Amino acid sequence: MRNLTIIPCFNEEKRLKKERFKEFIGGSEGIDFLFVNDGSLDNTLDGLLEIKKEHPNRVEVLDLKKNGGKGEAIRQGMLNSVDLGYDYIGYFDADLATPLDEIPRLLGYTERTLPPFIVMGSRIKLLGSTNIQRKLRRHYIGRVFATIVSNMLQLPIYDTQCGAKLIHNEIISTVFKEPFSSKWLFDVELLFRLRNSYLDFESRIVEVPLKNWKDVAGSKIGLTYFLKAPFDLLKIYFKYK
Ligand SMILES: Nc1nc2c(ncn2[C@@H]2O[C@H](COP(=O)(O)OP(=O)(O)O)[C@@H](O)[C@H]2O)c(=O)[nH]1
Ligand SMILES: [Mg+2]
Repeated sequence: MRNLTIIPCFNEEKRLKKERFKEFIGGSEGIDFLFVNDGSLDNTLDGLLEIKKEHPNRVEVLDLKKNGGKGEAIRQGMLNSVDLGYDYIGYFDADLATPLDEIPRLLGYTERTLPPFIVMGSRIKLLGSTNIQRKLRRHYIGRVFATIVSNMLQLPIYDTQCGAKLIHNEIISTVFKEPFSSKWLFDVELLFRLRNSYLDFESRIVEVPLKNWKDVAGSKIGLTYFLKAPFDLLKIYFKYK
């Protein structure tokens, strides 16, 4: 199996853990990386090129000159890589809120007779078996939001917004074809598109509780977005329902 992980990066000069990426790439096989620099105004690009220099065959850098937002950066990365023969193309956040060793763990869930279209990480606090450190405010807002989304999709999904997902190559051209209408809720749109395109979609989504996840300071979602999110969500609902 060959897999690619896309890391969207916007002004990540300070948060990017270059050494951790280099170490992980050196110690793993079959997982390549595509860093998408999304019109960063700082020196993110140099950091990304430094990682590429150490592992030139395993790392690509896509340098978008104009900032288009996380969903659009991932979409560009997906469309650029869909013909490269990867089995799964995933995305993880640059701040490594989800640690890199969750990639091979999530990949373990792809080995089924009917391979899943999406394997998604889920932030569930479970005593003694997971270590999820989320800010209380984000946790509450996130839980209310995720429950509403789950009801809208009529799917028993626990956590649509976690930034750790693997997507089967077969569905990429379909679900990433059109630009997303919302900057931060593209994960929700992705699930709606999947639902509207594949009859057996429900049996092809696997949600996996992450072992480790922690909030990393420096989030780029402004507080005010939480006020705007419900309107974005309604827009998505009426667009795809
Ligand atoms: N491409 C792109 N990525 C972004 C943008 N804003 C944030 N990101 C990336 O999205 C990921 C998560 O961002 P973060 O600010 O930590 O959001 P949070 O953890 O959901 O609060 C990181 O990889 C960021 O670099 C943006 O405008 N464009
Ligand atoms: Mg973050």
